[in-house]
Amino acid sequence: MKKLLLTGFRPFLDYPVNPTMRIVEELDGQELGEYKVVGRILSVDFRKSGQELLEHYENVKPDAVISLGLAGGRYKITPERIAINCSDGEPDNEGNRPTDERIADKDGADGYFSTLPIRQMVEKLIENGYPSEISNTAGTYLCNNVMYSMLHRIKQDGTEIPSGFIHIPASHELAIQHGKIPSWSHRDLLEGIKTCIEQLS
Ligand code: PCA
Repeated sequence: MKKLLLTGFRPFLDYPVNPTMRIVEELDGQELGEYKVVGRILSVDFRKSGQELLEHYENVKPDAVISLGLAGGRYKITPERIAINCSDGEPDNEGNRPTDERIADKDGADGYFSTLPIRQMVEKLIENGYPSEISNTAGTYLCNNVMYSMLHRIKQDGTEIPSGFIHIPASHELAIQHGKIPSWSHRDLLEGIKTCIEQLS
């Protein structure tokens, strides 16, 4: 059976819960479609997160990589179309705050398109009753950083495995604690992500 490396992130900024963690923990070890899920949680740290993901990639040797992140304020499941070679923005959990920094210096493309079946994922989600659309920006925070780092590495390796990023809305648990963001039930988020995984071939 093929292996899917599925990652989530720890809590960050003013989000005391990161709903991606519970999803990844619950899907770890499950078989979905053609894949067995290997779940891992990443730090929210500009100096470490990309490296952590690459180490998991080396150890797990997956046939596909999906990283999940919280996009607080979004109200749909949004597979990302592209990662850009830039880190910029709010401080991470260690206080690092890059400004206009490139992620890969010499040999990095300006951007890399997701190689996940993002259109198919969105269509299937909608068919199953879950609001979804392709997002054309993953921002310049950690989610973009890990999506870029993984796609860059896969390009360098010359392998063809599908890889990309999916942003999810807040869970109700997070929304109750945060106070001002739209949210989905954990069950729906979980079912939505399972649907996305099942679109991998
Ligand atoms: N979301 C952030 C980083 C961690 C996460 O879950 C982002 O969108 O960049």
